Amino acid sequence: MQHHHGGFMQEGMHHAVAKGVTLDAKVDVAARIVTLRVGPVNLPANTGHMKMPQPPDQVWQIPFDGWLLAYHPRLVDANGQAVPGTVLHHTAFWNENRADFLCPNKEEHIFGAGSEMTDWAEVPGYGYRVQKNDKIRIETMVYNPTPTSYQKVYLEVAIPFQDAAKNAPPRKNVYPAWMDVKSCGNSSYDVPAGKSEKSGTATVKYDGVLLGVGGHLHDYGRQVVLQDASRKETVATLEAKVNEKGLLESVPVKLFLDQGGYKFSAGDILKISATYDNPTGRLLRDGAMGIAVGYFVPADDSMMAALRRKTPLAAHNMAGMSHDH
Ligand SMILES: [Cu+2]
Repeated sequence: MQHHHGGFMQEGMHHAVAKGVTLDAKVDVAARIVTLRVGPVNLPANTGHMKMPQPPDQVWQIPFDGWLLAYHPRLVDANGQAVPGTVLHHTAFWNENRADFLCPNKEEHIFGAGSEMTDWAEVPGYGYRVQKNDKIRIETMVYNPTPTSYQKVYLEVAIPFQDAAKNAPPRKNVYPAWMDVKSCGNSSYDVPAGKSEKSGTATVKYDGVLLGVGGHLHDYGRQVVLQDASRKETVATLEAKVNEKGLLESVPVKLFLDQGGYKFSAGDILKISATYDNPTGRLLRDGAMGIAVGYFVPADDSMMAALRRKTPLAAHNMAGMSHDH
């Protein structure tokens, strides 16, 4: 079956599917943490993401009404030993029951991480609202640029949550904002040899504030710049940290909490630019992404209810079925 889900990475690609991958969701009610575990996958040394068999999409059905507060990803092997984040090409979480506020052609993109293993810390007082039975689709792509093979690797994401039924002050709702150099298209693109830059735009349709912004790049990525083109202001310039080979180590996060958030107005056009410096001497097919990622808080939260979908955009019913388009 052919379908298009506006996926983070997989769209248009044809990978072998890794066999035996499942999703396990453990809810620790007392500690109010869900731990999701996707795997296992075997990662032979020196294998690119196009050659590596990839985990099929998994779906996590939310078991409560409440808020997801933070995302703490890590990679472990079957013995619980840490595996370096560099073998995660990336993971992306999508709420199939809602449309994304910047790119309503896509599902609401609620979390993502790559080799830099971005830890999404809790912002006190804020959370991402979920309803019971919302379906969160989890895309995971792995590779292994290292000379070491890893066996039976699991992606674990610990997600602290607040149950709406529990007696605690309600959270203010945040909406993850993915501001992509590919605008609202498929996020990945080819990166040529040497220095290159790509930019795109996104239009904000709601008044509100951006609480902070981080960046998502792939290996050889150097910088993400977010500008409010309508105001002719630079919102943030994020310089990536890379190792001596140019492999990505981290992208900083800039917070605007002290000023009450960076103000966006409905109609503002955002410009996003990403630069790469690819030392391999060859074009890397679908090797790049350039995304500024932040939390948006609308001035009027009630407008966001319209983003709920009565029926999911496409059927991603069974894990294992959805990967080879
Ligand atoms: Cu990516």
